[in-house]
Amino acid sequence: TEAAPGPPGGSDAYRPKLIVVSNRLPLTVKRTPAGGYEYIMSAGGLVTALESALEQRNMPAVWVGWPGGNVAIADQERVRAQLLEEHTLMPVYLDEQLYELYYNGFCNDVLWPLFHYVPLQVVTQDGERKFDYKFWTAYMTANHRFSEAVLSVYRPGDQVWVQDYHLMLLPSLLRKRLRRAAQIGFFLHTPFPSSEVYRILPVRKEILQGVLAADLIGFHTFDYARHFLSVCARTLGLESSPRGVDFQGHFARVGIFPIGIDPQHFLRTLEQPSVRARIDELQERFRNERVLIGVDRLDYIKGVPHKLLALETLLTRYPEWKDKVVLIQIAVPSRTEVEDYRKLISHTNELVGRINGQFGSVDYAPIMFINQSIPFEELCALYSVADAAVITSVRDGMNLVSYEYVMCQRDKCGVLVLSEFAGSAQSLSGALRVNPWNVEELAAAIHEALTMTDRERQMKHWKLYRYVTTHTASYWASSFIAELKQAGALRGDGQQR
Ligand code: GDG
Repeated sequence: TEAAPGPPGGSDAYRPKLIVVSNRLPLTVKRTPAGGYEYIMSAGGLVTALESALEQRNMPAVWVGWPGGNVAIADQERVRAQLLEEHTLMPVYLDEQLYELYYNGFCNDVLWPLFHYVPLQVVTQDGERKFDYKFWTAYMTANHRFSEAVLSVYRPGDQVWVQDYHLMLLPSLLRKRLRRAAQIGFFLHTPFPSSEVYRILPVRKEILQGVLAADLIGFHTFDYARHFLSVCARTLGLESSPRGVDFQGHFARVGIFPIGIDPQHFLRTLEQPSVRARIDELQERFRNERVLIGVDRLDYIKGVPHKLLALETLLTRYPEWKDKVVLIQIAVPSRTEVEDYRKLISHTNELVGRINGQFGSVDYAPIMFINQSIPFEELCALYSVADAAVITSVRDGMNLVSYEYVMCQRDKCGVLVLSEFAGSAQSLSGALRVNPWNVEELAAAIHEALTMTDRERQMKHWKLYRYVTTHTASYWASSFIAELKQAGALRGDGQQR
């Protein structure tokens, strides 16, 4: 069945739109004390990327996703109409129990760890089964709900762009309901693991089949794409070429689209008088210390304990840094409903206490641990005053923090110490690339970053700067949308490869 018919005036009058689908909408719906609702917009990287890409292409868009919070059943229709008309956002309502099983259960306790090379545990600490089919059933149900919402706004000619591991069944659910000609794209923001890890997933075939109904499947790096192709061959016995996979007469193209940031947003913010004043203030505050910055969601993939241990090693091996170097670690709490994340918080707190206790004094603490989100302006000011950024992810799809630091270092040319396990390490050749599991090597790299000559720092910085300012978020979105169009058009002509 085709979704809703075109608007009055025939298809000639219709300007096709892009339908972006992600787990979360770029806004949160909050209940006010008066019983109404307020909408708090959140301008993340994806929003900015899409906005400028769509502007360039002069293309309208609708965003489909979960609106956060709870909207009373009686108000759902009204809120939906208002969001759609005023903000071109289409909410997908999921009740608390479903969201818990789908999001915390299947997405964040099964797919997320596995895609970051953390194998499934058989049982939890409480002796519960970790992979429970009720998680999987909830994932299927949630993906169905998203497909209903997409179908309700879809018109022939629209492009649908599905984001991330939360919605891997959506391409096939949509394909079943839409004409063959519908253009469906899928982008994975996480790594795609090697087949030896992926094959652990009890529903490995179903997930693959879900994605393979897309016309274009995008990854951040060449390695993730290669892993995906080999998983298709090994798990489903499909024939593949570097360009994509044949699945039941449908050719799914595979492409590499490294995401970026919006450099202008950072440059503009650094120019704001209040931010400049804050930078001066911070420089004065740290005039006798060298500053290292770390910015991470507090997630086990970010390797925060590895970073803390490296700092401890640095202070032990190079005691001249005692009293002279400080790590400002922003660690934003994340997914605290999941047990592994709660354990990480207490483990990290212990390490911070131990290191500050060992090397600190009344006047000095080597680690400033900020366990909450800070405003964007403050983040830019901190990036700008830091002598080096330390990124120690043990796995990371891309890692935008590495790009953001570079953009805020135009004057200072600070050094980027970057884990080779972050997707961004594949493109940022001006970084000091390290293996975060080798704590000694990591400590030595931080020492090197802090003692590098001006000339060397500048050369490395300009290399990084050139990459970050050309491979922007808007470039990422435009190239994906353009290639999706091409993939759809080729398929329409029956020329698959
Ligand atoms: C996933 C993939 C991939 C952090 N703390 C604060 C704050 N942030 C912002 C950073 C950055 C963003 O959060 C984090 O982005 P990352 O890319 O580093 O990491 P994930 O959240 O894990 O994102 C990742 C990404 O998707 C995109 O495809 O790169 O690999 O895991 O923008 O600046 N922002 C503010 N205050 C904070 O305290 N304002």
